Amino acid sequence: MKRVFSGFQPTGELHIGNYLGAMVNYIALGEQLGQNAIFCIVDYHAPTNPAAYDKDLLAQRTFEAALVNIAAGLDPNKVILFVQSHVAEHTELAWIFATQTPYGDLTRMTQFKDKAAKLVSVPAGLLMYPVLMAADILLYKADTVPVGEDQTQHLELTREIARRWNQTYGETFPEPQVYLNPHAPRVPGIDGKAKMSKSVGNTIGLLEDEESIWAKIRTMPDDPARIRLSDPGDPERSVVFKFLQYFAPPELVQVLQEEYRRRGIGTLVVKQILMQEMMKTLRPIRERAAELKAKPEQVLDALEDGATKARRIAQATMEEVREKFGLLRPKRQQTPLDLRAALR
Ligand code: AQP
Repeated sequence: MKRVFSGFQPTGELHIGNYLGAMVNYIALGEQLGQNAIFCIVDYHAPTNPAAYDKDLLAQRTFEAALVNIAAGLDPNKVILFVQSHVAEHTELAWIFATQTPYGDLTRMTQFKDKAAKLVSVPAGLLMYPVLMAADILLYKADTVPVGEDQTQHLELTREIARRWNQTYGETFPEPQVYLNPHAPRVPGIDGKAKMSKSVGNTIGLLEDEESIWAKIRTMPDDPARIRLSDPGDPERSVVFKFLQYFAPPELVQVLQEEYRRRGIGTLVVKQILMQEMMKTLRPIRERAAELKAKPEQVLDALEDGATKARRIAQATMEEVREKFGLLRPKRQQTPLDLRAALR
């Protein structure tokens, strides 16, 4: 693993699915790789889904996505953290890739099909989303991409785009590998069904207030076969236990599972323990977030510094890409000899 890249869409409040599926890995990889760990708030992805985009909220959500990542433990002094639209090369490379990517490769993407099915008018940008994602990753020649399982199909397309480019224009990009959190590759929504998603509204927000979190946990579905306390419970069928495994130490989970099976414990008690254990993770994040909210310039400075560092890498890649793609370079970037060769 030489360089990792990953991104967050500013489409709403970041949730525990984002945290467990992606941020936990970001933080660990950041400690390991320093400035070869590159993380981006991918604001140009947000408007691709009109259901999740609001022009009056985009800037605020972008800022908050950065803030929450920092509050959760991502250190912007160690890694590179920046906003996608601050580095123009992302959209430039996306256009070049779009000209090289078969339309059929994009229409078969599951996320496109799911999201498009819910819209009356489907923006071309929704179809293009995975091309922009490939550009985000390959611009930094990242070989590893920490994401949730929902992104693995897009990653496969990124690999294909890199492979096709390398075959046509010469070796340029690595074929990046997906890096999942084995404990939480796909966190379900609070109903235990669809993936937890900002746009579905089945989330527990990292900064959500405690009362509202408790209201959600209290109504979380339990083993449907356990109606009375005297019925034996199966923790495998309980959404409450699924979430408990994410937050509680394994020894505690095991004890509670045994009690639950032998009718020794009611669901309400398990829910109260889940709430306590979850808050042990969330409370420090929200305290740090409150501190950062009081000093927004700290976050903005970190993002500016991150964009400067990201731009340096992105510009070098784009120079190589433009050259290999056969574009006429501006006069100031050419020696007279190059210019003559280009015009011959
Ligand atoms: N439920 C999840 N379980 C595990 N990982 C998840 N991720 C998202 N949801 C889960 C991972 O979080 C990272 C950032 O995701 P994103 O904000 O870019 O967009 P997303 O995957 O589309 O997340 P949402 O919440 O579902 O957003 P909307 O509803 O706007 O589409 C990614 O690495 C993702 O895999």
